[in-house]
Amino acid sequence: MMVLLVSVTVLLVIISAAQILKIAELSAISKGVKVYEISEKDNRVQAVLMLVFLVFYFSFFAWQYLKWSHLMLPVSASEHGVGVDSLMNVTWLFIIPVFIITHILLFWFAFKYAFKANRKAVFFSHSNKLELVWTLVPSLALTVLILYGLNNWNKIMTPVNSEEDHVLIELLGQQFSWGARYAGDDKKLGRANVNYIEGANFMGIDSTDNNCKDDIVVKGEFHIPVNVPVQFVMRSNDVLHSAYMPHFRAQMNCVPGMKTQFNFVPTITSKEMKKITNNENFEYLLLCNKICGAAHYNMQMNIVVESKEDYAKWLSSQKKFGSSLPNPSEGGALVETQK
Ligand SMILES: [Cu+2]
Repeated sequence: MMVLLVSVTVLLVIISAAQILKIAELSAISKGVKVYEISEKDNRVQAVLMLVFLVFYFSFFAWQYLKWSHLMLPVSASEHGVGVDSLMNVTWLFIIPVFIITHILLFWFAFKYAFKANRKAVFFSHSNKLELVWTLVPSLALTVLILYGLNNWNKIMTPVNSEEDHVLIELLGQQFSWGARYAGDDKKLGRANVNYIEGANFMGIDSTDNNCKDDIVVKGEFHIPVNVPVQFVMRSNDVLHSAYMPHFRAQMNCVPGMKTQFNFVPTITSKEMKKITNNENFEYLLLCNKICGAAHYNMQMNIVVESKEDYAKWLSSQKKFGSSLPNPSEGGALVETQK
């Protein structure tokens, strides 16, 4: 009922506005005013408005910068992130001057060349030199940016050499939480499959695989050692998620039915970052960056970066997956979750 009333009111307002305009137009015509002709004055007003808009436009950007720049990410906490940041900065260096110059020209030209009855436009059909310049300059700029970007991309996406000292962690996304699994002493993640998901075994770890016995599964928070390469393997239990660790400039999709990977070397501990950001409550975060459902916004996990010693201490205090399995010698069966 309310909707109908509002709709009728809006309709009536539109009709009366149209009628009032029509009356104003007719009365002007009856007084001999040429209402359909654009006057010299109209053109001048429009031209000045272009300059007013130019000033408003840049003031708005400046205001946004001052108002929101404190929300920008702090310095990169990973080795490769420094490269990502400089790639971003170099891109800005190209884009911002071009943005400012083209927009000043755009609105200035609209002002300067507003219609004047006694001015004739210059007829200019073709210039090879000009075409060469506006083709070569952007191509060169883009080539530099793309080559620089590809070079960074290749460095970032190469998986950690398994011979090298590293930490292997599997991240599992599901609506609406994360789980992390450490490979344990054997440095191997046991098999996992959605068919084995049952009760506390939300990661679907295959208990018949011996490699899974020393795996460590954690929720809510996971720890990583500083200055040691961390190899992540990502999976999803249900829909597309994206493992996003902004402080480490890391993001990778978690795709149902397949494994993806990302690796980085954390360089700043949580304690040090609290000092850098001057924020006692600072926490590194793993977020979901794919809108995956109603509680997507709440899908996160804390990450603690600490010294190698503290990390080892924390890891040894965590429960191994095998310890939660029934002991076969006591009559419990290991294989019973298969469906
Ligand atoms: Cu998600």
